[in-house]
Amino acid sequence: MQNPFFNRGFQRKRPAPTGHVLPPGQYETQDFPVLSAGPTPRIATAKWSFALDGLVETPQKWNWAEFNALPHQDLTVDIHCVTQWSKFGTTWQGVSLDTLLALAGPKQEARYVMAHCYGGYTTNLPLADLTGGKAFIGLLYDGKPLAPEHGGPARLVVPHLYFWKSAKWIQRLELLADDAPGFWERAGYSMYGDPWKEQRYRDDDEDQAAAGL
Ligand SMILES: Nc1nc2c(c(=O)[nH]1)N[C@H]1C(S)=C(S)[C@@H](COP(=O)(O)O)O[C@H]1N2
Ligand SMILES: [Mo]
Repeated sequence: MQNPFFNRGFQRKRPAPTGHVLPPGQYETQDFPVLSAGPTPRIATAKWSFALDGLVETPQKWNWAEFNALPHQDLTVDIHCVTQWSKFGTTWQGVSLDTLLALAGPKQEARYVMAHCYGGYTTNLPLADLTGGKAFIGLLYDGKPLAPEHGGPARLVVPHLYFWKSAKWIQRLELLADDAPGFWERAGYSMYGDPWKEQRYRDDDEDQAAAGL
């Protein structure tokens, strides 16, 4: 808190009209903007599958029926896009990553995850950011099947990181020993993307690392 890099963001954090707290440099929107780096893939649920593999004891692969038979949870989360919009109180139903990881059994050396999507998009995250109730695979949004534009049939949702980490049209989560950049990370975005520390770009990671944060 004493550090100027942290204070920079901390002081700009301000309440939105609804009383929720906005991360620094964000504004509140009531819409649900669509941000996609390419065309929307249309994946029939009959052809859909999702895998959890890499550095795991028991690689997992589910078809649509199998995945939907897993225990579901209702979740209400705030989301923050690096293009500066935040949306409060989004409501989802999905499967916790804790449920999925318990079935796969991460190996001890697994530290990072690469999310691979239908359409070719990728994004990287630390494994620790997918555990402890922090991430889920979203299947229903606002009580309805997730629209293709927003990542349907199923997307990763990791609300405590900038929303580009919430991979739409998720196809596979690969557990890795080492971190490697995904699509936006290779283009210069942050390897981690904490909205509360305003880690938008790779430069922010480097500045904060240099400041010992
Ligand atoms: N597969 C895939 N996932 C993606 C993206 C993408 O282009 N392709 N865009 C990311 C970005 S930059 C954001 S802000 C959110 C946007 O999700 P939305 O379109 O549902 O708002 O999805 C993220 N996940
Ligand atoms: Mo984004």
